[in-house]
Amino acid sequence: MSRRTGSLNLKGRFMFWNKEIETASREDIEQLQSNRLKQCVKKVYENVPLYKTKFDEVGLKPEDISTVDDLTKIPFTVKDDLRDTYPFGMFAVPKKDVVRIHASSGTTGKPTVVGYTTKDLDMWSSVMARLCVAGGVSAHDTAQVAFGYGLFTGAFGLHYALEKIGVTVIPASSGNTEKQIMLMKDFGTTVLISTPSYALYISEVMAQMGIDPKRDLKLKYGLFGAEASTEEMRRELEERLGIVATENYGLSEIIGPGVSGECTDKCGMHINEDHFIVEIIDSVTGEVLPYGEEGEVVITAMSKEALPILRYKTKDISNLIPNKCSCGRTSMRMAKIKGRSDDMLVIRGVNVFPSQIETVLLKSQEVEPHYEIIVKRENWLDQLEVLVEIADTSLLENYSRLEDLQNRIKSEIRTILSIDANVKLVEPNTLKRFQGKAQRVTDLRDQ
Ligand code: DLL
Repeated sequence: MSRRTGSLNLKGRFMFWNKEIETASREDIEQLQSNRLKQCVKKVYENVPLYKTKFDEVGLKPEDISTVDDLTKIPFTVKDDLRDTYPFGMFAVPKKDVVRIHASSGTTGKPTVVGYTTKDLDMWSSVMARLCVAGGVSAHDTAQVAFGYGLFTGAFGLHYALEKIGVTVIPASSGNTEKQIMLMKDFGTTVLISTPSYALYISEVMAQMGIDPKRDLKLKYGLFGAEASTEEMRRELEERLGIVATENYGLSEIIGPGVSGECTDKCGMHINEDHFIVEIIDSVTGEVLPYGEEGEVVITAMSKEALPILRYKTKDISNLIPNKCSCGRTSMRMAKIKGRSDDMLVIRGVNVFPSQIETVLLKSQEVEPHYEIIVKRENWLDQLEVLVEIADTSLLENYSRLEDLQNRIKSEIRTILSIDANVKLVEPNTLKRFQGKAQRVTDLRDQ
């Protein structure tokens, strides 16, 4: 099923990597999902003690699962299940069959470890190749992978998919930004692969080096992912770098990048549904929500050999888009991730996603897309502080314009969030920059 059956468009570019699957009917996809789910359930019940226990606890037998409609009978899997069985307790194959290990990017405690067999790696590069092609990439391209190579799945996930397509791959890794830009110029990079926040930083260093990407570089596409970003950030990156920017979503527990990604029509991320079933649930009741309703993303990876996962609660917030896309793909899509439920700040009883603040800030031409959100508690009251860099230093000499801008941002935040923020305009180049996943929120309330 991962064989390439793509068709070419008039410019000799692939429109699809695996047309048969990418344009399959809902009935065919659901039939395939049902068959794979049935096999997966049997396999994990027999090979993964944690799943046997979970099934036995609710009196569920593998025979009770025969179609995708039975999915809701299956208990959820959570990150702690992987932590509790650290490092290899959830592997469904003997360790000798595992040919690659990756681990989550968690900053505290033990990482969550994931494994792949040779067949898993082949599936991974195939599903990721579909998304690269959907994002405009072809064998004519030169792609610079500026995700960090290592335990993080981002770089390797993209790397092998790009090679499969026949792209010239530059495994630059993250960091060393001036050299990245030199390589882009000298090697004629056409595709940049990184987090959106690192792409933003790269564009800033380009400006400092006197490089105009539209004039001096050959960049055409940006494949971004691994962190939440807004439509406003996409527009900013497209404008600064002169590219079409698409977004990719995934997580190491499921496979890494490759779960879903946008086509160049940029209207939701196409899910690789033949390998991953995505549900949206109410995270409190656990109930599955109807298409279009926002909730927690739950994913079943039913065709992996080393680490099949049933109904994994991701904590990411999104909604499903079921109608056919103008690109011709029939797959279900996921809306941009609004944020993670554990990144959601509750400030004076109001739910605040950092992405809502980003949207307000990036609408203003007078500030740069570099910001920091600090939440404190003063006199038993939550205080929201937003630091943002101004675009033009001459503002610093004009107190009334500065105050006017500060008040405008404050009032827009109040309109959207119904809370008052203390907005601080700071000089350009004073806030932190990121080479991987951005860390823009500091919550000091527990200190
Ligand atoms: O970030 C995998 C990945 C790499 C995806 C490169 C896309 C591109 P982890 O390090 O395990 O894996 O982190 C997974 O990152 O649960 C989300 O919270 C977040 N995330 C990943 N992609 C997106 C995205 C990789 N496009 C966690 N938008 C996930 C928003 C994202 N959040």
